[in-house]
Amino acid sequence: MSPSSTPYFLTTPIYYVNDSPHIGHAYTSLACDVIARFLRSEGSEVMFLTGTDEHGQKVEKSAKQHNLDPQKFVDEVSKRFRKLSELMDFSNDDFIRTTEARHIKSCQALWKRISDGKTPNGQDSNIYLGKYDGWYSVRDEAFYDESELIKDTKNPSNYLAPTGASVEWVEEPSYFFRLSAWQDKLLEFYENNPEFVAPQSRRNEVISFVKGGLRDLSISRTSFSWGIPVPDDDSHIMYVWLDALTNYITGINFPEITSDKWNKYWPASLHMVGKDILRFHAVYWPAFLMSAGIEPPQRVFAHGWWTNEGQKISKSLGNVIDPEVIVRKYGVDAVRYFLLREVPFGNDGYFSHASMVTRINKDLANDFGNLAQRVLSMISKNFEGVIPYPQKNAECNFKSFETLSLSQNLLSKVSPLIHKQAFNEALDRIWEVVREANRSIDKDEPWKLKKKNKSGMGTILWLQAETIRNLAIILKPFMPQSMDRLLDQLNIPLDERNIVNLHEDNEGDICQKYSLRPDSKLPKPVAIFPKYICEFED
Ligand code: ME8
Repeated sequence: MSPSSTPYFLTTPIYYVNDSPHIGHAYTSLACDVIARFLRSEGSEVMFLTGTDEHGQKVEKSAKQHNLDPQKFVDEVSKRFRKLSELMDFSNDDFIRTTEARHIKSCQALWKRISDGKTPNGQDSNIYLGKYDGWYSVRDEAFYDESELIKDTKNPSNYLAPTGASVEWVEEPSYFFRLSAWQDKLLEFYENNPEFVAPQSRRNEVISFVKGGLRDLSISRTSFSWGIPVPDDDSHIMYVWLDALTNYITGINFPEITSDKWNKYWPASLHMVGKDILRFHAVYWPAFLMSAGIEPPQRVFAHGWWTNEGQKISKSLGNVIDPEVIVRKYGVDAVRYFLLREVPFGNDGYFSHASMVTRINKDLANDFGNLAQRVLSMISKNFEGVIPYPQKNAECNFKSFETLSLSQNLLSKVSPLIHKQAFNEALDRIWEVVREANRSIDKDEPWKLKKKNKSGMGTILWLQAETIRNLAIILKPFMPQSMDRLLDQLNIPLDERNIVNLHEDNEGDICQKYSLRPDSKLPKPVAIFPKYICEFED
């Protein structure tokens, strides 16, 4: 039934705790949450990891600005990211913090494995001590080559990182990772694993970056101390990206590589990231792992960037979209739906309140909400709230019967789309059936059968209610709270709300095998998606 019943391990980036969470962080974690819920619903074992990135110069600087000791500071800010998980209803199985003892142990163990190993020529060690002279951006926590810098248009004598972040000159002793030696192995890996980087356009970028030649990477710092000490040389702390990437293996028990969790979940099925941090995940991370004799992850998906009404989201522009504010305004499920429906996953998105309200009123209230409301209130008014018993298949020539079939075939279309992170297309397929269901009620006109063919009317309503049940189960990973409220209204038992409870054919006695039970008395219908009425300012 499920395309993959092998265990599935997926991760979000771990977020820097220099700032409060915003809509961009919520977006990446939401995408993972939908996949995690969907696969669990299909019957797979899933491990969904998120957390916070708490070391490095950027975080240390922020703590100083707040006049707080870094540990106190990260303890506070990390809580806001945990709250984001609650607010957005994320179902992560673990929340990792890079200041935890388990992570420090894991980073030092990985470092040792890398430094004990040799480069592919079998002669050089992967790590050597040298001196870094070059540019560093604290905002990006990244080293830049002079040739990558761009002129600052506001101050032409100044240079910036290609991301627009300011850079500073750094000269300090540093350990280096011999990345240059892993170039061919990386290219071979991409060649043999065409699905490793998605979308395809990002894969091409990664390959051409690596083909352009790789320089050895500085992996330790000495000019500040907020980080994990390098094993056997605590005058150095690890480069924050080596520390951060390691969270993915800490989360499944590294260095306990004989543990069940490790064996079950590594290599990771999917690292979900924004396009800004693809290079770290698709180049440095597999190289670190290969050099430590560990298999690289299976896939890295780099999604697009949200702007606020077309403007880059940034604290200095004062246009940060606070997830708490929009969830309070529109409701958590409407926000979840909007973010994954509005743009093809992988493309950039344009957040605007106007498009949010259009989605709520059109897709949620008019299409799906209306479908549920019509069917449930007709059952309530005409059958005293008791689900009618349908006629046998042979007697059914209602359009609603075809719609039920469409809803039964929907999973085979939606599941592969979720497995390739095509959320927007998946929702599109689901909405085709929602709209078809509304059309079929209009065509069947059950209200006209009230007097002359009550059992026909009951059959139509049963077929529609069963269609709604199927839709709600498939949509539940996207909008868990509202779909649960809808399934409550259909009296579907809690343990029958999963994809494994869907049925794929109409043969035989149609009601026997379904969990929508005729004769079941339903609660009074309540609208699940009310229209959003815009407040106009005076
Ligand atoms: O980079 N649109 O953390 P970070 C879409 N700690 N997604 C956005 C976004 C936007 N406008 N803004 C942020 C780090 N994101 C490192 C990661 S992982 C080993 C270490 C999302 O707090 C997107 O996923 O800067 C992006 O990659 C991530 O937040 C960056 O989060």
